[in-house]
Amino acid sequence: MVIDAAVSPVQQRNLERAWKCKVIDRTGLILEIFGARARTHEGSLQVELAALTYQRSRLVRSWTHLERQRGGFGFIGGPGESQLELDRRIITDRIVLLKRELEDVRRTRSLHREARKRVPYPVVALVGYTNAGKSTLFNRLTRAEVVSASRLFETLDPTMRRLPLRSGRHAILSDTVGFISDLPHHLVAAFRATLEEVMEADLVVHVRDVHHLDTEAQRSDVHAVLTEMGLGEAVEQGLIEALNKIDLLPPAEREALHNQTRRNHDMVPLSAATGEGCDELIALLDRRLDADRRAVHVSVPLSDGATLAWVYRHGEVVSRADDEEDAQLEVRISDADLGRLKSRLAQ
Ligand SMILES: Nc1nc2c(ncn2[C@@H]2O[C@H](COP(=O)(O)OP(=O)(O)OP(=O)(O)O)[C@@H](O)[C@H]2O)c(=O)[nH]1
Ligand SMILES: [Mg+2]
Repeated sequence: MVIDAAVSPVQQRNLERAWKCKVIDRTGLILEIFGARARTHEGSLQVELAALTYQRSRLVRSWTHLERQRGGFGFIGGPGESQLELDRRIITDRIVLLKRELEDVRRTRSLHREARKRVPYPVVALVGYTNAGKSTLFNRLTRAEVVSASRLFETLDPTMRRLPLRSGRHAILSDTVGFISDLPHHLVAAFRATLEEVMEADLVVHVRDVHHLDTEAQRSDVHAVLTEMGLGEAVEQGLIEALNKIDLLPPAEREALHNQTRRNHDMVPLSAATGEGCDELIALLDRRLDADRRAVHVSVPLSDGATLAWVYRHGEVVSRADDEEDAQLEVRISDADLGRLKSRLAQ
């Protein structure tokens, strides 16, 4: 049984007794999901830290509760009490250890990043609200690949698989944990850690349930979270949107959606369930990934650190020679990004 609110330990115990089943509250459930999904070492550490902090806060709460009950009797100790104290000390020690370990992981993270850059394939991350159909789409797009056993990624990580593109090239498709509204504040760090690969992705695909009544509100929620995570620029430039579950729309609405997206090349109406529209999405990924990258020469004022960083993020810098004022760069970059760069430099 899952309760969609915070439940105190005493309430939890009473409910478990009354209903004769395991009861967890919202935070507990979210932590279980994150725990199952955390992929990186840092992700697991963050989730464990959040879980322990949560447990400790509950211990403190039941402790004050007992104290209040006993108030005035003036005896200290008792089996329940010392057990609580012991639990608390064990948890606190573990938290200290975890924090230290997290520091180490952060220090070595840049090394990992470098290693990942050597992966020969670009990474495409599927993000979106919970229940939008990310995993269904993930399975649909990579199904052939599982049959032909892309062993390497399959065994390492069930939520990353090789995705064959039209042109014979490949990408890595990454399924991620779904967004939820009202994420408790103390869980944000853990949530971000489980989404770390999104930060590293070459392309982010926003999977949306267009059949859902709240689809527009969900869209802005996802944008807000991504922006908070530092992906505001990708959001502003327009994420690729997979408008999923069109099989559930009545024909007239479906037609309207198709008309509406005909001119917007970053939106693809599709159904992960029936497969309709999935080829169009793959074609779009192919186009966006680097089919249109070409080498160009650009010069960026050295004083414009933000634009320089932008160039490194969006293009592949082949060579660089700085003069007095400017960085002279040889960059492989897509036409779309080159356009954006030019308008940045013109400002
Ligand atoms: N009719 C229909 N149902 C779909 C479609 N895609 C997904 N579903 C259903 O929607 C539900 C959620 O799909 P999932 O793929 O698990 O969603 P998710 O985004 O991975 O959800 P989380 O992992 O919780 O974030 C499942 O019952 C799917 O069968 C679709 O195109 N059409
Ligand atoms: Mg899923």
